[in-house]
Amino acid sequence: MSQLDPPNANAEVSALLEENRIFHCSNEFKSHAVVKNADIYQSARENRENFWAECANKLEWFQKWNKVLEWKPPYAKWFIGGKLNASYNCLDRHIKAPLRNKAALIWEGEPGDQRTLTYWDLYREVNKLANAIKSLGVKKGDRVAIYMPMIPEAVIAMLACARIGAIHTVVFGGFSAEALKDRILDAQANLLITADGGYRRGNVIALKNTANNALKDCPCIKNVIVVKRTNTNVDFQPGRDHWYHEITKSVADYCEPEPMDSEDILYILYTSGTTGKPKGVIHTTGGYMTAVTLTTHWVFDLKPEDVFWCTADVGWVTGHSYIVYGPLSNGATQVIYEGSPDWPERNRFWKIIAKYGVSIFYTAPTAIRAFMKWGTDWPEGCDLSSLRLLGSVGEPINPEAWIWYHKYIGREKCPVVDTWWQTETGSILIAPLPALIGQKPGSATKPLPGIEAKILTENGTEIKEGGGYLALTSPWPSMLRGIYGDAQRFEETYWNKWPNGIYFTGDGAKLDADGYFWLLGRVDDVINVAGHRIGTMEIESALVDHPAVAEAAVVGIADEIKGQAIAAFVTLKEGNTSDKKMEDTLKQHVVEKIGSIARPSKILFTADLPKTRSGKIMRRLLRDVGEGRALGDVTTLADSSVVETLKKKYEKET
Ligand code: 7RM
Repeated sequence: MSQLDPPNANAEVSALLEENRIFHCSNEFKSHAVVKNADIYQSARENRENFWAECANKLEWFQKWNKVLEWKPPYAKWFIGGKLNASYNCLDRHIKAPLRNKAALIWEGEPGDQRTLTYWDLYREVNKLANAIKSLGVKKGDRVAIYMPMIPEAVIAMLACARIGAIHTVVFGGFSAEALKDRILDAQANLLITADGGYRRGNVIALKNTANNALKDCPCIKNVIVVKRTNTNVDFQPGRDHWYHEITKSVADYCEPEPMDSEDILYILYTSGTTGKPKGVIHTTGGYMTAVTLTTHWVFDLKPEDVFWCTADVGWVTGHSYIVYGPLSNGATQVIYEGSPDWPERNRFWKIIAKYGVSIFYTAPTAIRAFMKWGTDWPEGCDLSSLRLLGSVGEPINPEAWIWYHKYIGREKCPVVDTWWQTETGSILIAPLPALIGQKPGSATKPLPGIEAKILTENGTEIKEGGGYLALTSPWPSMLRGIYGDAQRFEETYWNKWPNGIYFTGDGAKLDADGYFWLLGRVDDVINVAGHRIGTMEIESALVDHPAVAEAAVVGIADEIKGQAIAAFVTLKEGNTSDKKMEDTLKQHVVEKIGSIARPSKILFTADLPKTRSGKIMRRLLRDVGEGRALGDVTTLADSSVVETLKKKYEKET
């Protein structure tokens, strides 16, 4: 957790923190809450399978399962024999009910354009796109890559795939051509759905042109569907490329939803790990839908009249679970916004909340810290009285940011749910049920009913109070089912640290005397920059890919707003000059290889990197240098002068 002084933490915020208060929801909130009875924790613990089976029953199944769970660690199957369709549960179920004409998506583009799609509208669009995709020969089990701005068609594309049983793999629109190519090739996708562009901070992000570059090396892609969003000129390859509005024009309005086995793959989503290559996390249908539907309902206390806004991008798991599958299967009304929070001014989010009467708002600590820095005038100038619950996700939230969020956005009336989970877990696992668990600022509180989490030492001993590794000690329905094409990596990354099917999260955490979990950040070579996961190895690979670079080491260093920032230590090959120009060139190179989220904020050139005698780079020391701290233990270094030189040099340059 960042130990830095919080930006703009005023005296009132500090005073509240001093109190060590536990924040309880109001009686009013409690009396209307979705979950009011704390017995649920106990009954779920006593019969976990039964608990999850009851949750699964809330979905509509074409055929009921005959066994809840088969657990052959690390391989789990949930709701065996059951058949269902995710798109059916998000749409067809509702259009047969009074929800038919309820707003599903209230979308606002960055330039200020708006569209509202009712459940019926969304159903129509999804059916048509599903038929269009089918007409291109895409079949159940095929992979479809989606590379989109935050427009309704991104959601439509995901649901259309789910409808026909095609496996979507959404690639965040901020990723580079190279990153897109790697993911398309790993998944062997045969269709790409994209747009000409999207808007961000007043600029057009030229998605189709980036995709064209990626596709030069992707022979597996046979067709491309392109949404016209920005009306910019794009290169079209006849035969391969199709406009969305044309290909969906002449197809039938209805597409039979494919009955999917509970364990059929719903999607693959790439996430960073400790190697240079991202992992394709696999999620299947029945268990995933069960858990995202339940957690959306319970954690956010979602009611039919709510207006829910999750500010994530669909390119991340938060968008998958808490924009698409969770809220839509619950029949929620949601706001989706395309652009940046500071465009055209720093009150854009607050204006959107006021305009649409948003009642549940779910965002990331990095955004909250930016809002703190921008000052309270922006939110105070807008009517935020529609808000009744706030959520946080993506990284540990520092207590100062929590208090600020509670006070200035929630006006001290809204419970704040800090939700811990991962791409791999599929759904929220540690978070308060807002009417039942008092909140301590900075703690994600307790595992949800049906979830078993523990703090373990390196050798697997349980810690009842204190710090260690966060582990999940029994299977849950939305757990990842594997890494696409790499069973060995799946086993090694998550399941081999301890025996007996205990999942290693990669996070450090501590447990306090009240049984509250405090997440402390990653303990592996993954860094979290502004809520985005990036592997240090990925950035190192991108750097050494440049002809001037001999060696590179990347570490995350504490950053006031982003939580962590990227610092790269680079050794150049002989004959290259370590100047500002080289620094910019290398930063740009990383952006081209991965995307702007991976741009190092600092590059430090060094003749040598500090290594142990066995040749391992001592990242801990690099972090000390990067954060300007006194040097830690250097006794295992092969040459301790290396790090001293580095430190002197760095102090001079920054
Ligand atoms: C949902 C998401 C997962 C990693 C995870 C943690 C960190 C996420 C919290 C958190 C503390 C939280 N998926 N993380 N939420 N840390 N408190 N509430 O972010 O796969 O992209 O990242 O993010 O380190 O392992 S993710």
